[in-house]
Amino acid sequence: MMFDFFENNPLELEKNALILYPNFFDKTRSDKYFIDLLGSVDWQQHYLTLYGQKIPFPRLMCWMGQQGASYSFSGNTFQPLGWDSTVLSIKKELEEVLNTEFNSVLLNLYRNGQDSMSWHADDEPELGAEPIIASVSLGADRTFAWKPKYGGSSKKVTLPHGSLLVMKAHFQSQFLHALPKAKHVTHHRINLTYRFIRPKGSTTAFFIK
Ligand SMILES: O=C(O)CCC(=O)C(=O)O
Ligand SMILES: [Mn+2]
Repeated sequence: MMFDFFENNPLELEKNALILYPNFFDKTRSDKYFIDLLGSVDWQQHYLTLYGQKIPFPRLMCWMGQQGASYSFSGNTFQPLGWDSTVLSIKKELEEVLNTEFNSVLLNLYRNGQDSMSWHADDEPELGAEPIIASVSLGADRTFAWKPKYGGSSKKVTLPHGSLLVMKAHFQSQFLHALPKAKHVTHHRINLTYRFIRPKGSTTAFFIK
């Protein structure tokens, strides 16, 4: 196990709920993961249907994970793709360090600063009451913002290449988060959010922001 707690200096951004490990993966490994995933993942454009209009999500995505669970959102239903070897090895490492288990991951590709994710919480019932979500960032630095759901000002932090952001406990029930557009960013960023989806019959409803 290459992870060293003291080298990594986790930052507690919200007490017991939002923890950032700025250098979780060293530069060599982060570069390799970024290049591997950019080439090997089946990056897809999905659409949101709103009042009969098809609106492209402002980023490319890929669902990956345990076979069998189908995901439905915005009029789409599909099976998650099987594990890519890089995605799987990152999963194993995260599970070991965080002492938990993940069975799916949402991969997002933000092609430049015009791609983004709007305010939301990952609070779908399939994730359970206080889900632990491990979010790995590779590529361009981007700002992550969060704010209390029921009033209060927003905060932000930069998510660097090779960082790990852990969202847990009351983070999804009490806060919203977003990845705002960033005018001057011209490079790609890949984000992986590892999750544990509770099996619920043969289909799993999922809502995308
Ligand atoms: O790209 C990010 O850092 C945020 C991703 C996110 O919030 C999500 O996939 O639910
Ligand atoms: Mn999220």
